[in-house]
Amino acid sequence: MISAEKIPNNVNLSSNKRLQRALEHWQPKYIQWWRDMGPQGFQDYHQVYVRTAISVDPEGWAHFEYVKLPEYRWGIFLADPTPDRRIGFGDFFGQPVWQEVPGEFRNQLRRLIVTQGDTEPASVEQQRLLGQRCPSLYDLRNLFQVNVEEGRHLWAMVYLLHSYFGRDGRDEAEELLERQSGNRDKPRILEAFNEPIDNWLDFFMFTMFTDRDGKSQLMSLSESSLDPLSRTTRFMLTEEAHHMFVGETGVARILERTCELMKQAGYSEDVRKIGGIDIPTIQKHLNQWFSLSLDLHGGEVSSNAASYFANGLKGRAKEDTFDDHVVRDAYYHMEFFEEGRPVTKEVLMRNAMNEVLRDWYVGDCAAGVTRWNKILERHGMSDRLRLPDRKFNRHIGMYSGFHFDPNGAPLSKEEFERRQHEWLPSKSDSEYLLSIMAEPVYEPGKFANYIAPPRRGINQLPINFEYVRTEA
Ligand code: BYC
Repeated sequence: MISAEKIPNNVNLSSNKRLQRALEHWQPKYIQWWRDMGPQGFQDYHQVYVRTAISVDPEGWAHFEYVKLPEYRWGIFLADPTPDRRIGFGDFFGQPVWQEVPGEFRNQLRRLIVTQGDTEPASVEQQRLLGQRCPSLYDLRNLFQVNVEEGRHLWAMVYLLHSYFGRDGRDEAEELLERQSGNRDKPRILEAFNEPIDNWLDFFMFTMFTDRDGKSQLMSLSESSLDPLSRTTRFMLTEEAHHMFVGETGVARILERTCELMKQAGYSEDVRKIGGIDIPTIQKHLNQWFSLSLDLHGGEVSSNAASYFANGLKGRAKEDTFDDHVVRDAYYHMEFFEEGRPVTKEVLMRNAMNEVLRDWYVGDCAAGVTRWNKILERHGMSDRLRLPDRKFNRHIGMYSGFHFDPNGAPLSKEEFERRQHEWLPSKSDSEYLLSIMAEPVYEPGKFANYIAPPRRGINQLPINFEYVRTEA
């Protein structure tokens, strides 16, 4: 059960006074960060119907109530331990998992935890203005649910830093509140987390594709030999599922509405004329967030990834579904791009672990796009959405110095620059989206013209429930 202390937790925090004091010292800084960098305009006078974990079992982690955002009960929740858990991969396969950080892996583990931790507040910062342009109270509530949980995921990483990395860990926890998304001098660590998310199509694509990178990275960290990291990330994954639901259903509802508007306007008409979001614009935003999220998996050939795997720090998603968990002399067939053409070469599998995880990720994204296309099919549309080729618009890894179209065909830099807005959002696309989102919809049960209502409300409540209310 989660205790009702100043910092809610299921790690018996009160038995470790030093740690408790250190985290209680960090807590007001976190709240200040949330007030300054969290949802703008919704800090003091609004109550939001959110889900808060009160225990980590299936009954307790989905407890719903109205809260004022800065009063959300952010805390430290670890999934229950697995008895006699053993290391599942790498050179220490089969040995008992670690309850403390081995000195020789301290730097690598700290780096992984800091990188993961950095993404969480970054996403809250990226989304802080969206509340003022929301398509409905239902969506506004979902945005805030995602935001408070990202805040809690930061707590999860800060707990690990404070508990297992001493002074360095405490310093890193401070810096997690100092870097800022998009800040020129102190940006967030990974590129996708410095991109602005100022319209709701970007938000839904981000929660569909970038949160899904969160899922693949958290799945691989949940395999870690460091048991507290594994237990922390396992519980984070239960929350992450809702974020992808928000993204997938958000885009699905836009598609649904676009189809309706196209029927209304006559199929050959520009749906923008009646305030809808046309399919090419949806495809461009898909291209943008999918390619940025491919970058988040790191380089195709990575000695960092090989050593994370060898040392048992970061495994593969669903490690237990693989036959070989040591992977000492296996090879991965990888496509390289040399002298303008693709060549397949064998790479030691351990060095290809970023790519193995990316393969899992691409498959998971493709399944989502297939579900979206069913909507277009149902409405009798011939248009289809598709994932661009992996080489398209890459800034990390071996394709980063080259240019490709969404089919993977190589292009010169000039041609790519000339044609990029056929495939990626342009300034005028952003302006159009901002223009149809300029007026927020705060009336219960009402939805902006460009998006269909959801099939059902939250926690079996009606769609017209007042999910966010102003205080009397
Ligand atoms: N941007 O060996 P390489 C989430 C750097 S999302 C900028 O290829 P490695 C969430 C790299 O640091 C999940 N730099 O990469 C979603 C290295 O630098 P150095 C977040 C990048 O080490 C939505 C160099 O390039 N979790 O949870 O295998 C909302 C070559 O590195 C990028 C994690 O990321 C990039 N995209 O790193 C909220 C898990 N990629 O050493 C939350 C933890 C690489 O040359 N992190 N570099 O200076 C990791 O597992 C790894 O650090 C990476 C790949 C997957 C990021």
